[in-house]
Amino acid sequence: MSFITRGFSGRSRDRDERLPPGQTLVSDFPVLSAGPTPDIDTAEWEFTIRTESGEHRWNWDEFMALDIDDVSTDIHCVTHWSKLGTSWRGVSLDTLFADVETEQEYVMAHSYGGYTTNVPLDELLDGKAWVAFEFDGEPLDPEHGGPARLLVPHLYFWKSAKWVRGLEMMDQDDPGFWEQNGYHLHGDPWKEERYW
Ligand SMILES: Nc1nc2c(c(=O)[nH]1)N[C@H]1C(S)=C(S)[C@@H](COP(=O)(O)O)O[C@H]1N2
Ligand SMILES: [Mo]
Repeated sequence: MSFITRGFSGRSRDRDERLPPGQTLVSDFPVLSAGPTPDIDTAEWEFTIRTESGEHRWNWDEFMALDIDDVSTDIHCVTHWSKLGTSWRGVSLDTLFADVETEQEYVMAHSYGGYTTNVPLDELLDGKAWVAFEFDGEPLDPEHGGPARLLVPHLYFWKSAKWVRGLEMMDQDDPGFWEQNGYHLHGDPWKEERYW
């Protein structure tokens, strides 16, 4: 019987194959925010999807009545930390877009506090993204984006907008906050799409 586990050795060729290139495992959960943590009461919280033809809107109670997924996933920050097997609960973007008709192919996520980030719509559908409101069995901590954040774990974590308040459909892939400041428009950690 062997007790040697992958990732235990410091030698880089033994590194965990779930770790994208240039990433290091952390066991804590770093907080990275470009501004102050907004204080959002769920009684006032709203989530909207805006398209060329109109707006879809949910309040907190309506949101909680939607199908809720348990999600276990790895997350990767462009500042080189990764966490493996994190657990979340949230509403799939497939559920949110079920009744949304749009010809527009790009999304700008907007947060309370003003943060924005751009993602192509097809990177958010087919089980790839959620609006998450629980982490590790607890309501999502405000500093990590509570009451609810976008969770797009297959892209670098700056795409997972904390305190998300809505998605705006766009005709083209306009850059969001970090993307205007030199981060990659797309942000695939396996291709190391960090900056451009
Ligand atoms: N609204 C908002 N969302 C944000 C950010 C931010 O500054 N504001 N930072 C992004 C970045 S760069 C990262 S790495 C993750 C960090 O999330 P965490 O603080 O929960 O680790 O949130 C992303 N979402
Ligand atoms: Mo980040």
